[in-house]
Amino acid sequence: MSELTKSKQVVEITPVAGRIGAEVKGIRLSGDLDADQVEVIQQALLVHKVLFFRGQQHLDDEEQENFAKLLGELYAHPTVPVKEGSSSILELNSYHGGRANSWHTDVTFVDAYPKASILRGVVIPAAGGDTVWANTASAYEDLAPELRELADKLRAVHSNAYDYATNIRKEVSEDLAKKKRDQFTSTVYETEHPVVHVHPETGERHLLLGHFVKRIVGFRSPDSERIFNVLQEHVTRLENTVRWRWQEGDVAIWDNRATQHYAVNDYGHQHRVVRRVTLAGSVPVGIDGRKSRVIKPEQEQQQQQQQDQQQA
Ligand SMILES: O=C(O)CCC(=O)C(=O)O
Ligand SMILES: [Fe+2]
Repeated sequence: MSELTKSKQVVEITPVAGRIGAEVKGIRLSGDLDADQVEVIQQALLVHKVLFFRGQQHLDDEEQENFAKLLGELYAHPTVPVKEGSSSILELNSYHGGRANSWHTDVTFVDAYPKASILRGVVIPAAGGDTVWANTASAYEDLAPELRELADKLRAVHSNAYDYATNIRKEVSEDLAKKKRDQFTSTVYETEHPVVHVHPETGERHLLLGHFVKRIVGFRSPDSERIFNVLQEHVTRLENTVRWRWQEGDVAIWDNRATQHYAVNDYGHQHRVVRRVTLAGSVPVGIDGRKSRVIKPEQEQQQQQQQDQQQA
């Protein structure tokens, strides 16, 4: 446990699981935190990869955004509209099909995908609806050296038009599921990322996979799936995970460059509402120094090529 005394308030950071996740006590989140408190949060996030804060009921949408702005630049989802009246809140409401029960890193179908997300528990079921996060650095470390060498060389194409058959939402009508799917894929994005990227702040190596992966470059379908599965299963091994039992007013912040997450869909027709603010990130770099590459939309691909040429 580490402690920092700040304006007579003691900040306690206590790991929740062995390899990922810590609960932070002694900070009342708001847009008015001072630079030291922000620094404590930033540093703890790099070490623990997901941070949990209980008892933040005082936050409304606007104050959640104000707090988020202290940690980075707000990022709007490329296809999902923000909650009405807010500038960047994305709401996941179980009554409207918002159930993210599949392992992923947020928005990896674009090149500069978000660096972090800040999620607030608004309505939480009496039982169930936990969220699980996985550490993608310890997953990489766990690989046998020969497998690490293979992963180091691989690139993967991520797309928002991924295989929805694996993510059927039986709690919502077919019509609603279709509407959501159409909205999510209203513009199709495809980006080639390194399978192992170097974290821009810690220098740690991470597996960059999750449910937006469409294929591993250079392999045909069955081999591509098998290679993906071998690596992805290392990410989601229970040893690499932390599971959070939500209470209303909790806030979770994760380093989206260092984790995957999964919202457990075990609460049937109970109501669950969480609201997310996401922070802009940078384009990942592989261990060979190669950056990610936009494939679709083609317009963005052309812009990127022009920028690369200007920089060269
Ligand atoms: O519902 C949750 O707990 C997490 C949902 C999710 O995937 C997200 O907010 O990015
Ligand atoms: Fe997510």
